[in-house]
Amino acid sequence: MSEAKIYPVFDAIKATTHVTKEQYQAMYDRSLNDADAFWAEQAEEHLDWYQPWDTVSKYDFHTADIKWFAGGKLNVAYNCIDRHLPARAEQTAIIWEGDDPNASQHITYQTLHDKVCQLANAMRSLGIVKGDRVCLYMPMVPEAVYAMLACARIGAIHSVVFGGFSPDALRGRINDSECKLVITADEGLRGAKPIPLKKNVDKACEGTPSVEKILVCQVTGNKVGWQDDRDVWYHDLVDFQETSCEPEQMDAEDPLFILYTSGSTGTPKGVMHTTGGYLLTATMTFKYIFDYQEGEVYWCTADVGWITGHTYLTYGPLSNGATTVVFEGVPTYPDASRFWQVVDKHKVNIFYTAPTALRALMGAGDEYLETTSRASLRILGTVGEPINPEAWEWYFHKVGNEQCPIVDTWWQTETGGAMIVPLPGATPAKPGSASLPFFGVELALLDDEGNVLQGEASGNLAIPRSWPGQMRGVYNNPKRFHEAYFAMYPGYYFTGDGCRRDADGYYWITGRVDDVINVSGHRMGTAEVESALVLHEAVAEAAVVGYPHDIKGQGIYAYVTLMAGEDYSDALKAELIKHVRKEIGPVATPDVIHWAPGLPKTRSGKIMRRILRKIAEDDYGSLGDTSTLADPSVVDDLISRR
Ligand code: 6R9
Repeated sequence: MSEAKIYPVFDAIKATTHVTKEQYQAMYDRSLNDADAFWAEQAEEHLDWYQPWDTVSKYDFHTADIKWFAGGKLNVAYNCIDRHLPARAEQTAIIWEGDDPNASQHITYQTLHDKVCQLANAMRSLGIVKGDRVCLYMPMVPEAVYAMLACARIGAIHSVVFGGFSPDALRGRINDSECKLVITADEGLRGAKPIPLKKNVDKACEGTPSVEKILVCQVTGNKVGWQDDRDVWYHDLVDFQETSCEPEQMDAEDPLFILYTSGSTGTPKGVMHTTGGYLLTATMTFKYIFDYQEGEVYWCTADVGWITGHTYLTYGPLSNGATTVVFEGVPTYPDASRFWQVVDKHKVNIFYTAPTALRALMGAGDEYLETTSRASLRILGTVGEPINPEAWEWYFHKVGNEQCPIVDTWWQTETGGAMIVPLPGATPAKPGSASLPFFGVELALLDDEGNVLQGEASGNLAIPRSWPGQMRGVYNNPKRFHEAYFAMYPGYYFTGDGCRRDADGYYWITGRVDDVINVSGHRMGTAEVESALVLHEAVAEAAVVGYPHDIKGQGIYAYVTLMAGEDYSDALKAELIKHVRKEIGPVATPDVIHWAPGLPKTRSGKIMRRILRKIAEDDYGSLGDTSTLADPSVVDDLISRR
């Protein structure tokens, strides 16, 4: 492999950075060698506590039992809002940029406080108490952030479901965590297209016995269905509440939120994060990885429905007292210069997005950049999937005018915050590498037998020690938590990613090694798409794999066997694609349906996905050993149908 380019740390960044190269090394060493002392100092420095903790950390990866700052008491909303008021009541907390380029709004910390308190009081008036689950199915409006913080304020556990998920997917998530309240909007708006959120909620709630009330925020004002004894307009209830609300004193280990994410098997898992450790990880990583400086404007383009929208749109920036941009729209509306226009309009200093968006914008052509200056930008970031060096270079040279370091942040819903990441003032960057571990993060590369690989090596990425932002469980399913993450390599948290370490100790994520596909930075379990396909009456069997896709990173490639007598037609392909969108949502849209009257199976009936991946990649030369197949001729048949 040819050696990658190295971009040194900028002198301008070094001048004000929180962490120089020397400091990184010293802090990193201490974070491993004297871990509890390190984390205790960080927790004192970065958060306000009502009561100190009894124990810094206590965990056992063999039993999947993890606790940080147990006995400590704090409130996340207090840390994200109230503690800033003495100094920054009039500072902008949120800049909302509408889908319509003429719509934007500045919300101060004082206003944020008042709005969150009103909603928190409204929720209490609906009977929501500490520990209750509240589902948020929201567009990117300020109320989405208010709702997360209002839950945190009263100790309710939020479960944000991405607005692009279907009614069926929403129902499954509401039922799994038995949400009492759903907060939604009449409609969302993306690229001038209305998204029928309330309609989807109505459909989902045809089968959700736990839901008592639905609070509906008016966004587009279009008419929606209504059920008087269940549905409540947000403005009718919330706008008249008191603007103060005493925060609930939460134990550090009380749950803060649940977020569903795809795994290699079964239905999506309710990843559960708790209060103290998660907030510390969010706060610290935000400050250090974006090298955030007082007064800067920060923009993370992620939707609140993903973990990035939790940690780096809401909790990380607000806990640091930063100004965070909430963008309702899409990168290509009204045209492909929208991101850069918004950067200029709001003088954005720190910009964080996904490689898939960069590839799409790069493909649209540089003329969309040339009408903007982007002169305010200081730091750029990426997240969600490996960034190909070509997109990295474009981001660096064109978007950042060669003035801005890029932080490529590797992490997961389960890790709570960034784990492998260059620090802008400390780490020379190599395009395509997430580079070095964050404080307290110990990494191991394991071979398939679980042996630890030393030095330059490629293997399965695993983590032998806990960090504060680690997920604490799969909601209501401790057994699944252990099985999914700790059973594969005893004593390790297994990430599901493959990774290479180079001669300089830099880490290069190579992608998932399990049956998870990363589509445009969104995780999709192959099993989920397969289950959706086989629900269709014409489908007998389905096998789904990922394949390389220029814009999305990976696309969804579905092999489908039909019931006897069904006709393998193009019309049916189109219908199956529609069917999957309806079952899961547009994020799961198959890119290719490949008719498979037979699937390559071992004699024990196991589908050989390795072969299906190769065919999907158009790589027939290296199909490997097919002799264990029950019927090797199906492979030739599949290839002939490509
Ligand atoms: C934050 C987030 C997690 C999976 C992860 C990995 C991939 C995320 C990456 C990256 C290479 C990066 N991933 N960031 N791969 N470089 N900088 O995306 O969480 O949705 O749970 O996805 O995404 O494969 O395991 P999540």
